[in-house]
Amino acid sequence: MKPTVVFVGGFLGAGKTTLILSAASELKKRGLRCAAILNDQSDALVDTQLVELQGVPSGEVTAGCFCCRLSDLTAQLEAMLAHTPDVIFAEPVGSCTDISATVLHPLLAQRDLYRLAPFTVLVDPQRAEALMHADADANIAFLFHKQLQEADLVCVTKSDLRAKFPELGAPHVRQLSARTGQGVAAWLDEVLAGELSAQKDVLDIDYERYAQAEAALAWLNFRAVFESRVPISPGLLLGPWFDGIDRSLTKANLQIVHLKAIAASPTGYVKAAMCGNGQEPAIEGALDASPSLRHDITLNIRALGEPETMAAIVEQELLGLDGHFAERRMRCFRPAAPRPERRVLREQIAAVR
Ligand SMILES: Nc1nc2c(ncn2[C@@H]2O[C@H](COP(=O)(O)OP(=O)(O)OP(=O)(O)O)[C@@H](O)[C@H]2O)c(=O)[nH]1
Ligand SMILES: [Mg+2]
Repeated sequence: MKPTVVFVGGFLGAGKTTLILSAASELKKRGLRCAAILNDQSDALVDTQLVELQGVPSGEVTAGCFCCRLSDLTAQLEAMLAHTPDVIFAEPVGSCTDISATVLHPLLAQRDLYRLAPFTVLVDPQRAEALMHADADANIAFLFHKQLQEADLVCVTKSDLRAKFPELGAPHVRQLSARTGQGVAAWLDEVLAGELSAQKDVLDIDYERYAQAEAALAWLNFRAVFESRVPISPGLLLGPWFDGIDRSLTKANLQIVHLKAIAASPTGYVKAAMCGNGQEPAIEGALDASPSLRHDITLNIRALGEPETMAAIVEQELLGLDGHFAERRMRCFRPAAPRPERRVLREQIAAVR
């Protein structure tokens, strides 16, 4: 049997990784195997670390979105075959769009190796509601609407937090919660059955406008091994550091789109995340893990504002940690203009299908 490749798109923080992990455990219950491919503009990803910690085999496409790194994606898909998966999830960068023309249609050439599921785009209901307001950020709204337009299936996430959501104008809209599991099995059934017609069209999109929208975001990826002076639990290490970063970003008027961090020690891991300034962080992992001297810490920030300010804030907050850093690596930048390796035009669709 060929594995089914399930692309799960949607804006930053919509819930892509959480859904992939929830679907992975649902597949396990069914006796099926899966793998996941994560994607980012840089390396040191919280998502990859989390997926690995939860025992899902993973691959990464870094230094550009799937569209700009299509050959790397193809190589990663092939590498995943070693795990004999029934399903390979692929999570594009949350600021990325035009995936149908630059990734999904080009991948149809590999239909002898994979089945391609209908393209799911996730929507956070709170984000959708905020974007309906007149004062919504124009760049985020642009990316969000383009992502919606190319979805085969739209899933409104986080139904445990908010049952209502605005009219999205998409033909196939479902609702689910990866946190409670509500709707996850039904979503899997729907995408794996492949009954929804997948990828009939490609987007009309102005690449200059697209580049401008992505470049409004500041991006920061940090990873280090932290050797604490005294043993500390990953939760106690992460909590105050994470809160400090949130407070300082807010003070400097940087608008958090997704702030996430993970501290993994030999005794267990803790992950914290928030999709807006001053929110109550979503915490997962082992808050009761025993104190440890060594922690792998990874921090990813996507925010509206200046990357340099963001880097200075993180440097400042790192000073508050009592210990020593090894293998420290920080990347902070604005995403570069997307330059797809391949783009299928509307008039070429019939030929590639
Ligand atoms: N309450 C609730 N929170 C959720 C649900 N799904 C995701 N979240 C939270 O939403 C935040 C973002 O989830 P992710 O899965 O990391 O989102 P993502 O789309 O992968 O984000 P990026 O990779 O940054 O684009 C995290 O704090 C999750 O815990 C859900 O169903 N219910
Ligand atoms: Mg993710």
